[in-house]
Amino acid sequence: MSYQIKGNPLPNMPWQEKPAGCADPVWRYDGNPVIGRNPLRCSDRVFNSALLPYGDGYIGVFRADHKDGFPKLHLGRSKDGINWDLDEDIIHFIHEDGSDADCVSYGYDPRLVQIDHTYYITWCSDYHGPTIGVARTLDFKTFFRMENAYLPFNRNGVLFPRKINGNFVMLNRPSDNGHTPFGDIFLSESPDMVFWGKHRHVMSTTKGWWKATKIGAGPIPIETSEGWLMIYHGVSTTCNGFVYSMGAALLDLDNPSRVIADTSEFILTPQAPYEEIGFVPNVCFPCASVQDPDTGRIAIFYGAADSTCAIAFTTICELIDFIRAHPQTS
Ligand code: BMA
Repeated sequence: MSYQIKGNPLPNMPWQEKPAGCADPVWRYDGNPVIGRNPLRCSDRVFNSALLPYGDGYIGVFRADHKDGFPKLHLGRSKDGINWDLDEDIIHFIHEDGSDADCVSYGYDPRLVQIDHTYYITWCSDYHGPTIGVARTLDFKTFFRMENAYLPFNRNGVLFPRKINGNFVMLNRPSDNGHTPFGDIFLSESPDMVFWGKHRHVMSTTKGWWKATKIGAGPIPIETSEGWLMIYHGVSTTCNGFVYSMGAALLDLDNPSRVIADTSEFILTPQAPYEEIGFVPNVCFPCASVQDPDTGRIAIFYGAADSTCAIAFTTICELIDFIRAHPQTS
Protein backbone atom coordinates (compact mmCIF):
# COMPACT_ATOMS: atom_id res chain seq x y z
CA MET A 1 0.00 0.00 0.00
CA SER A 2 1.43 3.38 -0.83
CA TYR A 3 0.25 6.59 0.76
CA GLN A 4 0.46 10.08 -0.70
CA ILE A 5 1.69 13.34 0.81
CA LYS A 6 -0.01 16.50 -0.53
CA GLY A 7 2.14 19.50 -1.41
CA ASN A 8 4.99 20.68 -3.58
CA PRO A 9 7.97 18.48 -4.53
CA LEU A 10 11.10 19.06 -2.42
CA PRO A 11 13.96 17.23 -4.14
CA ASN A 12 16.68 19.05 -2.14
CA MET A 13 15.39 18.08 1.29
CA PRO A 14 17.77 16.67 3.93
CA TRP A 15 17.82 12.90 3.62
CA GLN A 16 19.65 9.72 4.57
CA GLU A 17 18.48 6.19 3.86
CA LYS A 18 17.45 3.99 6.77
CA PRO A 19 20.52 2.20 8.13
CA ALA A 20 20.65 -1.51 7.38
CA GLY A 21 19.24 -3.53 10.26
CA CYS A 22 17.30 -0.60 11.76
CA ALA A 23 13.90 -1.88 12.89
CA ASP A 24 12.56 1.52 14.00
CA PRO A 25 10.16 3.71 12.01
CA VAL A 26 12.33 6.83 12.52
CA TRP A 27 16.13 7.08 12.27
CA ARG A 28 18.58 9.84 13.20
CA TYR A 29 20.76 11.92 10.86
CA ASP A 30 24.31 10.70 11.41
CA GLY A 31 25.62 14.31 11.47
CA ASN A 32 23.44 15.28 14.46
CA PRO A 33 23.31 17.70 16.11
CA VAL A 34 23.00 20.07 13.15
CA ILE A 35 23.18 23.13 15.41
CA GLY A 36 25.49 22.57 18.36
CA ARG A 37 26.26 24.50 21.52
CA ASN A 38 27.03 28.25 21.59
CA PRO A 39 25.88 28.99 18.02
CA LEU A 40 25.44 32.72 18.66
CA ARG A 41 27.33 35.23 20.78
CA CYS A 42 24.13 36.02 22.71
CA SER A 43 23.03 32.41 23.26
CA ASP A 44 24.49 29.18 24.51
CA ARG A 45 21.66 26.97 23.22
CA VAL A 46 19.44 26.87 20.12
CA PHE A 47 16.78 24.14 20.05
CA ASN A 48 13.02 23.52 19.52
CA SER A 49 13.01 25.45 16.24
CA ALA A 50 11.07 25.51 12.98
CA LEU A 51 11.90 25.64 9.29
CA LEU A 52 10.21 25.90 5.89
CA PRO A 53 11.39 25.56 2.29
CA TYR A 54 11.95 29.12 1.02
CA GLY A 55 13.43 30.35 -2.24
CA ASP A 56 16.08 27.89 -3.34
CA GLY A 57 16.75 26.78 0.25
CA TYR A 58 15.21 27.01 3.70
CA ILE A 59 14.28 29.62 6.24
CA GLY A 60 13.81 29.02 9.94
CA VAL A 61 12.65 30.60 13.18
CA PHE A 62 14.90 29.54 16.01
CA ARG A 63 14.55 29.45 19.76
CA ALA A 64 17.76 30.83 21.23
CA ASP A 65 18.09 30.88 25.00
CA HIS A 66 20.09 34.01 25.75
CA LYS A 67 22.80 34.25 28.34
CA ASP A 68 20.41 36.09 30.69
CA GLY A 69 18.29 32.91 30.61
CA PHE A 70 15.41 34.26 28.52
CA PRO A 71 14.48 32.50 25.26
CA LYS A 72 14.08 34.71 22.16
CA LEU A 73 13.27 34.12 18.49
CA HIS A 74 15.89 34.50 15.76
CA LEU A 75 15.77 34.03 11.99
CA GLY A 76 18.05 31.62 10.16
CA ARG A 77 18.76 30.66 6.55
CA SER A 78 20.09 27.50 4.98
CA LYS A 79 20.77 26.14 1.52
CA ASP A 80 20.27 22.51 2.53
CA GLY A 81 18.25 22.52 5.77
CA ILE A 82 21.29 21.18 7.62
CA ASN A 83 23.89 23.97 7.71
CA TRP A 84 22.40 27.17 9.12
CA ASP A 85 23.30 30.86 9.25
CA LEU A 86 21.50 32.35 12.24
CA ASP A 87 20.91 36.07 12.72
CA GLU A 88 22.62 37.37 15.82
CA ASP A 89 19.79 39.90 16.24
CA ILE A 90 16.33 38.83 17.45
CA ILE A 91 13.27 39.01 15.18
CA HIS A 92 11.65 42.43 15.66
CA PHE A 93 7.87 42.47 15.59
CA ILE A 94 5.76 45.55 14.83
CA HIS A 95 2.06 46.36 15.14
CA GLU A 96 -0.03 47.28 12.08
CA ASP A 97 0.69 50.98 12.73
CA GLY A 98 4.42 50.36 12.69
CA SER A 99 4.94 50.70 16.43
CA ASP A 100 7.20 48.32 18.29
CA ALA A 101 5.65 44.98 19.34
CA ASP A 102 8.58 42.96 20.57
CA CYS A 103 7.74 40.28 23.06
CA VAL A 104 8.16 41.62 26.56
CA SER A 105 10.22 38.95 28.18
CA TYR A 106 10.35 35.68 26.28
CA GLY A 107 9.36 33.75 23.16
CA TYR A 108 9.98 30.04 22.68
CA ASP A 109 9.12 26.82 20.81
CA PRO A 110 8.19 28.53 17.49
CA ARG A 111 6.25 26.87 14.68
CA LEU A 112 6.31 28.23 11.14
CA VAL A 113 3.72 27.69 8.41
CA GLN A 114 2.78 29.06 5.00
CA ILE A 115 -0.96 29.49 4.44
CA ASP A 116 -1.72 30.80 0.94
CA HIS A 117 0.86 33.58 0.40
CA THR A 118 1.42 34.46 4.06
CA TYR A 119 3.88 32.98 6.54
CA TYR A 120 2.71 32.67 10.13
CA ILE A 121 4.81 32.16 13.23
CA THR A 122 3.19 30.82 16.39
CA TRP A 123 5.16 30.51 19.60
CA CYS A 124 4.90 30.46 23.35
CA SER A 125 4.72 34.10 24.36
CA ASP A 126 4.30 35.91 27.66
CA TYR A 127 0.99 37.56 28.49
CA HIS A 128 0.62 37.27 32.26
CA GLY A 129 2.00 33.78 31.77
CA PRO A 130 2.59 31.61 28.74
CA THR A 131 0.14 31.66 25.84
CA ILE A 132 0.28 31.46 22.05
CA GLY A 133 1.74 34.47 20.26
CA VAL A 134 1.01 34.86 16.53
CA ALA A 135 2.80 36.90 13.86
CA ARG A 136 2.71 37.08 10.10
CA THR A 137 5.15 38.07 7.40
CA LEU A 138 5.20 38.13 3.62
CA ASP A 139 8.94 38.50 3.16
CA PHE A 140 10.75 37.56 6.41
CA LYS A 141 11.82 41.21 6.67
CA THR A 142 8.76 42.83 8.24
CA PHE A 143 6.98 40.82 10.96
CA PHE A 144 3.52 41.92 12.09
CA ARG A 145 2.51 40.88 15.57
CA MET A 146 -1.10 39.70 15.70
CA GLU A 147 -3.41 39.05 18.64
CA ASN A 148 -2.46 36.27 21.03
CA ALA A 149 -4.66 33.31 20.20
CA TYR A 150 -5.73 32.33 23.71
CA LEU A 151 -5.95 33.36 27.32
CA PRO A 152 -3.04 32.14 29.43
CA PHE A 153 -2.01 29.44 29.98
CA ASN A 154 -1.42 27.66 26.70
CA ARG A 155 1.52 26.17 24.78
CA ASN A 156 2.27 24.23 21.58
CA GLY A 157 0.09 26.27 19.21
CA VAL A 158 0.40 24.56 15.82
CA LEU A 159 -1.50 25.84 12.77
CA PHE A 160 -2.77 23.55 10.02
CA PRO A 161 -1.26 24.53 6.64
CA ARG A 162 -4.60 25.43 5.07
CA LYS A 163 -8.04 26.55 6.14
CA ILE A 164 -10.46 23.70 6.90
CA ASN A 165 -14.14 24.32 6.19
CA GLY A 166 -13.35 28.03 5.73
CA ASN A 167 -11.54 28.56 9.03
CA PHE A 168 -7.95 28.66 10.25
CA VAL A 169 -7.37 25.77 12.66
CA MET A 170 -4.77 25.60 15.43
CA LEU A 171 -3.82 22.70 17.67
CA ASN A 172 -2.96 23.81 21.19
CA ARG A 173 -2.37 22.54 24.66
CA PRO A 174 -3.93 24.34 27.64
CA SER A 175 -1.39 24.34 30.46
CA ASP A 176 -0.33 26.04 33.68
CA ASN A 177 2.24 28.68 34.61
CA GLY A 178 4.93 26.14 35.46
CA HIS A 179 6.24 22.93 33.97
CA THR A 180 2.69 21.57 33.52
CA PRO A 181 2.36 18.02 34.88
CA PHE A 182 -0.73 17.39 32.68
CA GLY A 183 -1.99 18.20 29.20
CA ASP A 184 -4.13 17.05 26.29
CA ILE A 185 -4.23 18.29 22.70
CA PHE A 186 -7.16 20.51 21.68
CA LEU A 187 -7.91 22.47 18.52
CA SER A 188 -9.50 25.86 17.96
CA GLU A 189 -10.87 27.58 14.85
CA SER A 190 -10.78 31.16 13.66
CA PRO A 191 -12.27 32.93 10.66
CA ASP A 192 -9.68 35.74 10.81
CA MET A 193 -6.73 34.70 13.03
CA VAL A 194 -8.03 37.13 15.67
CA PHE A 195 -11.05 35.47 17.26
CA TRP A 196 -10.56 31.83 18.22
CA GLY A 197 -13.35 29.47 19.24
CA LYS A 198 -15.10 26.18 18.49
CA HIS A 199 -12.56 24.60 20.85
CA ARG A 200 -12.53 20.82 20.50
CA HIS A 201 -10.69 18.06 22.30
CA VAL A 202 -8.38 16.04 20.01
CA MET A 203 -6.31 13.58 22.05
CA SER A 204 -5.62 12.70 25.68
CA THR A 205 -2.69 11.24 27.53
CA THR A 206 -2.84 7.47 27.90
CA LYS A 207 -1.97 4.78 30.34
CA GLY A 208 1.03 3.90 28.19
CA TRP A 209 3.77 5.42 30.30
CA TRP A 210 5.73 7.23 27.58
CA LYS A 211 2.81 9.68 27.10
CA ALA A 212 1.02 9.38 30.43
CA THR A 213 1.90 12.87 31.76
CA LYS A 214 1.18 15.20 28.81
CA ILE A 215 1.14 15.40 25.04
CA GLY A 216 1.59 18.35 22.67
CA ALA A 217 1.47 18.86 18.92
CA GLY A 218 4.84 19.14 17.17
CA PRO A 219 5.37 19.98 13.50
CA ILE A 220 2.72 21.51 11.23
CA PRO A 221 0.37 18.58 10.42
CA ILE A 222 1.20 16.89 7.12
CA GLU A 223 -1.69 16.44 4.70
CA THR A 224 -1.77 12.86 3.38
CA SER A 225 -4.16 10.59 1.52
CA GLU A 226 -4.85 8.87 4.89
CA GLY A 227 -5.59 12.00 6.95
CA TRP A 228 -3.53 14.69 8.67
CA LEU A 229 -0.32 13.16 9.97
CA MET A 230 0.30 14.73 13.37
CA ILE A 231 3.71 14.13 14.93
CA TYR A 232 3.61 15.03 18.61
CA HIS A 233 5.61 14.85 21.82
CA GLY A 234 4.54 12.54 24.62
CA VAL A 235 5.91 12.97 28.14
CA SER A 236 6.48 10.49 30.91
CA THR A 237 7.39 11.34 34.52
CA THR A 238 10.34 9.51 36.04
CA CYS A 239 12.06 9.89 39.40
CA ASN A 240 14.55 12.17 37.58
CA GLY A 241 11.98 14.32 35.82
CA PHE A 242 10.16 14.41 32.50
CA VAL A 243 11.17 12.35 29.44
CA TYR A 244 10.03 13.67 26.03
CA SER A 245 9.48 11.10 23.24
CA MET A 246 7.74 11.40 19.88
CA GLY A 247 4.50 9.81 18.71
CA ALA A 248 2.39 10.06 15.56
CA ALA A 249 -1.33 10.00 14.82
CA LEU A 250 -3.72 10.46 11.91
CA LEU A 251 -6.52 13.03 12.12
CA ASP A 252 -9.60 13.27 9.91
CA LEU A 253 -9.00 15.63 6.97
CA ASP A 254 -12.36 17.44 7.24
CA ASN A 255 -12.82 17.16 11.00
CA PRO A 256 -9.31 17.08 12.50
CA SER A 257 -10.57 16.81 16.08
CA ARG A 258 -11.41 13.21 15.14
CA VAL A 259 -8.47 10.87 15.64
CA ILE A 260 -8.41 8.13 13.00
CA ALA A 261 -5.41 6.28 14.44
CA ASP A 262 -2.70 6.83 17.05
CA THR A 263 0.45 5.00 18.13
CA SER A 264 0.64 3.02 21.36
CA GLU A 265 4.46 2.98 20.95
CA PHE A 266 6.76 5.97 20.62
CA ILE A 267 8.39 6.55 17.22
CA LEU A 268 11.55 8.09 18.76
CA THR A 269 12.72 8.31 22.36
CA PRO A 270 15.90 9.84 23.85
CA GLN A 271 18.78 7.44 23.22
CA ALA A 272 21.54 9.40 21.48
CA PRO A 273 24.03 11.17 23.79
CA TYR A 274 22.89 14.63 22.59
CA GLU A 275 19.28 13.69 23.52
CA GLU A 276 20.13 12.18 26.90
CA ILE A 277 22.66 14.80 28.04
CA GLY A 278 22.12 18.54 28.00
CA PHE A 279 20.49 21.47 29.78
CA VAL A 280 17.35 19.35 30.21
CA PRO A 281 18.26 15.67 29.77
CA ASN A 282 16.07 13.21 27.85
CA VAL A 283 14.17 15.53 25.54
CA CYS A 284 13.26 14.96 21.89
CA PHE A 285 10.97 17.90 21.04
CA PRO A 286 9.77 18.03 17.38
CA CYS A 287 8.75 21.46 16.05
CA ALA A 288 8.92 21.10 12.25
CA SER A 289 9.17 18.74 9.33
CA VAL A 290 9.85 18.97 5.62
CA GLN A 291 8.62 16.36 3.18
CA ASP A 292 8.74 15.42 -0.47
CA PRO A 293 5.48 14.11 -1.99
CA ASP A 294 7.37 12.52 -4.90
CA THR A 295 9.43 10.18 -2.70
CA GLY A 296 7.35 10.13 0.50
CA ARG A 297 10.41 11.21 2.51
CA ILE A 298 9.94 13.14 5.75
CA ALA A 299 12.67 14.93 7.75
CA ILE A 300 11.69 15.82 11.32
CA PHE A 301 13.45 18.80 12.90
CA TYR A 302 13.62 18.49 16.68
CA GLY A 303 15.23 19.99 19.74
CA ALA A 304 17.52 17.66 21.67
CA ALA A 305 17.90 17.97 25.45
CA ASP A 306 16.94 21.69 25.30
CA SER A 307 20.48 22.25 23.97
CA THR A 308 20.83 21.52 20.25
CA CYS A 309 18.90 21.00 16.99
CA ALA A 310 18.73 17.57 15.39
CA ILE A 311 17.11 15.86 12.41
CA ALA A 312 15.48 12.44 12.11
CA PHE A 313 14.08 10.74 9.02
CA THR A 314 11.12 8.57 8.13
CA THR A 315 8.80 8.03 5.19
CA ILE A 316 5.06 8.38 4.90
CA CYS A 317 4.71 4.62 4.40
CA GLU A 318 6.97 3.70 7.35
CA LEU A 319 5.11 5.98 9.70
CA ILE A 320 1.53 5.18 8.71
CA ASP A 321 2.22 1.45 8.62
CA PHE A 322 3.78 1.78 12.10
CA ILE A 323 0.77 3.68 13.46
CA ARG A 324 -1.55 1.00 12.10
CA ALA A 325 0.61 -1.88 13.32
CA HIS A 326 0.82 -0.43 16.87
CA PRO A 327 -2.60 1.15 17.43
CA GLN A 328 -3.57 3.02 20.55
CA THR A 329 -6.76 1.29 21.57
CA SER A 330 -7.87 3.20 24.67
C1 BMA B 1 8.52 22.24 27.93
C2 BMA B 1 8.93 23.42 27.08
C3 BMA B 1 9.91 22.99 26.03
C4 BMA B 1 11.03 22.14 26.62
C5 BMA B 1 10.48 21.05 27.50
C6 BMA B 1 11.56 20.26 28.20
O1 BMA B 1 7.66 22.63 28.97
O2 BMA B 1 9.53 24.39 27.90
O3 BMA B 1 10.48 24.11 25.46
O4 BMA B 1 11.77 21.54 25.57
O5 BMA B 1 9.65 21.61 28.47
O6 BMA B 1 12.32 21.07 29.05
